[in-house]
Order: sequence, then C-alpha cells, then structure tokens
Amino acid sequence: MSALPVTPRCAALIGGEWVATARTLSVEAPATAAPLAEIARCDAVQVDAAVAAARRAFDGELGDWHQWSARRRGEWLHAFADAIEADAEALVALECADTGKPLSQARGDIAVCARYFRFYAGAADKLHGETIPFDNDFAVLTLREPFGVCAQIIPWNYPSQIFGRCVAAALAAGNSVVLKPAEDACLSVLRLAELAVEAGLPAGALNVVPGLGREAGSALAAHPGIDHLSFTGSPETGTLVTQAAAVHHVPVTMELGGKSPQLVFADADLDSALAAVVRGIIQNAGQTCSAGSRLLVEASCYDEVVSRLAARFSDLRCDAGERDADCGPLINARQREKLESRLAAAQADGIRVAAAGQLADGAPAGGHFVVPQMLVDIPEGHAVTREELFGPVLAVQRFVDEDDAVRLANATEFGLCAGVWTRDGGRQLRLAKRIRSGQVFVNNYGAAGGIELPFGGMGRSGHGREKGFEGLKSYTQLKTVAIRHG
Ligand code: TXE
Repeated sequence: MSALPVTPRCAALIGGEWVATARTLSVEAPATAAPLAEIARCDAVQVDAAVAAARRAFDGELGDWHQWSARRRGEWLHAFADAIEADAEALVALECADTGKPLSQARGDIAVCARYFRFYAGAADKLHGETIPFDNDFAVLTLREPFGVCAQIIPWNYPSQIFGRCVAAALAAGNSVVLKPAEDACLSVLRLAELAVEAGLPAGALNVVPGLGREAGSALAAHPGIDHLSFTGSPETGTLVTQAAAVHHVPVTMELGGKSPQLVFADADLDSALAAVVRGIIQNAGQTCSAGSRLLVEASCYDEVVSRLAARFSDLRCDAGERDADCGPLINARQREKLESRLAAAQADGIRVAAAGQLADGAPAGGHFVVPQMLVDIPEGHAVTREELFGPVLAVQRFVDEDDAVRLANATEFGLCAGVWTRDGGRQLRLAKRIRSGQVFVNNYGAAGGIELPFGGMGRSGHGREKGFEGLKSYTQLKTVAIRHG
C-alpha cells in the first residue's frame, strides 16, 4: 500500500464511537490501481444504529447537541474550520492519493471545505422566520426549524468539498447527520469525521457509514427514521434514492450532474474565454458535475477558436495527482472503460478528435488515465452532446446566431450550469434568462467556485439548492404559528 500521512479509520462513526464492521472494502489509488487503504463496509445494521444515534442526539437522549444554540453551533463550526486548516497537509495528501486529482486541486478542495464551515458558522445565527400581517386579533409568525435526522449520500469526485457543503449547512441549522461517503473515495471524509470528534462535536450529531451504494446507501435512503435526504450522484441512482425516500415522504435534494454548455460569441474576450473553457473541462479530469463539457462557438470565429484551443489541448499533460500535472486519472477502471467505449463509438460515427493531450513522461503505469481531448464534426443531437461523459472531453459545435445558440444550449435534458462569453450587455441578459440551467455565468465560468452562490439543477440535473444562504435554508422546514390574542 502506498504511504499515506495518516492511517484512515477502517470503521464507521456511530454515536461518537468508531465501530468496526465484519467486512471491509479495499480502496485503490486511481493513479496506479494499487491498494491504498481498507475501509469499513457498513450494511443495514450499522445504518440502523447510525440513524438511531442521530435521532437520539437530535431528541436530547444522547449528548447535548439538541441544547446547542445557533450561536454555539456557529462557534463550533468556526473552530472546526480552524482544525481543518491545521490538518490541511494530511487532508490534501489523502484527497490527492484517493481521488488522483492534481495536488493543487486537492489543496483547493480542502481550503473550500474549511470555507464552507466558516460560511455556515457565520450564517447559523442569522437564519430567522418572519411575522406575517393577518387579522387584527392575531399575531402570525414563521419558525425555521431543522428537519431532524439528515441523510446525506455523497460521491467520490469532490469528497471533502461536498462533505463541507452538506454537513456544514445541516449542522449549522441544528440537524443531526448520517453521511454515506462513496466507496471509491472517502479517506478525506473519514479524516474530517475524526477531526470533528476531536474538536468536540457532541456524540451522534455526525455519523458516518462507509460502504457500498447498494448496501449502506440503499439502506439509508429507505430508512423510515430519516427526515431529509440529500443526494449527489448519477440521475439513475438519484431515481432509486428518490423512490426509496418517497415511501416515507422524506423530502429530497438531488444534485445529479450535467452537460453544461459554454457559449462563445465572436465579440468575446477570447483569451479569457478559451482559458476558462479549458479549465472548465480538465478540472478534476472532467469528473465534475458542473464541467463545461460542451462548447458552442459562433460560426464567424469557429475556425480561430478551434485552432487556438487545439494548441492548448496539445500542451496538456496527465500524471499522478502528487506530480500536479494538468489532469489526473479517472477514478476507476469502470469509469475509464465506459468513457473509452463512448469515445470509440463517437469516432465510429465520424466524430473527429481535433486535438488531445498526452501522458506526462514518467507517469505511473496502470493508472486510469484518459487524455484530455476536443471533439469536432459532431452530428447534431449526437450522444456526446447529450450524455454526461464524466471525463476530460470537450464536444465542440457551431451556432449561427443567438437563437441558434440558445436552441443548442437547451438541447439536453440536463440544466446545471452555463457560461456565456460576449461583450454585448443586452445579449448577456437575454441569454441568462433563456438558458435553462440553475447557474449562468457571464464572462466567467464557475465564479471561482463561489460557495456563497446557490447551486443546483433543473431537469435531469436535479432539484433543490445547496451552497450559499439558500443551502442553509434547504436544511430547515418552515413552521407557521398563528396566535389569536383577542
Ligand atoms: O454514481 P452513483 P457512480 C455521474 C457521472 C458518473 C456516473 C456514475 O456521470 O459517470 O454518475 O458514477 C451511492 N442507493 N456522477 O456510479 O452510483 C454511491 O455509493 C443509495 C455525477 O459512482 O450515483 C455513492 O456514494 N446510494 C456526480 C453515490 O451514490 C447509492 C458525482 C454516487 O454514486 C446506490 C458522481 C443505491 N442504490 C457521479 N448506488 C455529480 N453530480 O457530481 C450507489 N449509491
């Protein structure tokens, strides 16, 4: 096994205790396919115990979490952000080895994770209800209350960031949490849970049940004891999870990926646009729900854009995360093989690879690398413009005018993000309104990750919003109190 800065816990966190499981799972390093660590393999038994512990913590039968005021929760979240920053070196090394992402991106992820805890620390005591004018002999108010036990099922592409996004908001609002990290990458999450216990989070407020989706994940989604479910992953699994939660009328937040377009008009600042287009698709080797995986280019600058991008793509290099190249490997053999077979099918359909990067000299053998590439000559409506490929592959199409651009941008069932590059102010606003997606970025892509900005999808990209103050509200439910005072 490769050297890790700390030995990850091969156990579940339940009611403040680390509990070993009879069976374990082996986690591999995506850059070499070599074994990296063993993690617990929870099943319905541990999930049941974790939900019971979260319930007891919320109801006041375990620890004193239920007594913590919003201010105290905020203070703890701040202290926890300090603890994350103090442990950043170990967390970054775990994230880098476990996901294969370049070191500088892993560093960014851990910094963002800490930022989520700081953001929601400050927000915890600013969440309030309203008073509502009604008949004269009434006083009517709304209370924003936590749901209770929040179940969270998260993926492997941004383990620490998504941990921060979901756990910080849920705890800030006063919920208790049962989190199921992804079997493919969860070492940073286990370390974060360990730090949370050390930082004095009361028993049962956060429970972590590592394991397989079809075992721990499905048991958690179907559990009658949960009050809210937040899921990030594929639309197919999202459907299963939603159906399971619906049996007990559990509200869900679904973050299900995308096929996000970047629209480049001839009047755009092409230097900025093209740099952002490349970043938007190679970030985390394209395994990002908000990846800008489609590029729509105005016909009058199409040739220039394609040739300038081709030069950039040819310069890109793939390597193990620790060597901090442009791109790391994909997460596992299944994802790599799925992508390779889709690329082979695209080429068989006459789609051309206009340019591609390479493996860096000295890159390890056996890793799940797919080089970054841009596809052109794509028949309209082809699968590579509609399906999430989840790799560093950019599909380039041309449009003739604004209406055509909107038509192509919306020609997908997904609707997570879009980038619009133009200097024309009217067009910026028209497109922001006409593109069907949860976030539209004008003359930037991703607003530097902006954890303050509400994030979530339309259509097949899901529903509900995380991040920002909206994200905090989505971990609360509204109660109306009508007092007749005569
Ligand atoms: O996802 P899954 P996979 C997309 C991306 C990728 C595809 C497949 O297109 O190629 O999904 O990836 C848990 N009940 N995204 O197979 O299965 C699982 O253990 C309950 C987009 O890895 O959706 C993990 O914790 N839970 C994306 C989580 O669901 C189950 C991020 C996600 O796994 C379960 C990842 C079940 N039956 C993939 N089956 C994004 N939106 O960022 C699995 N899980």
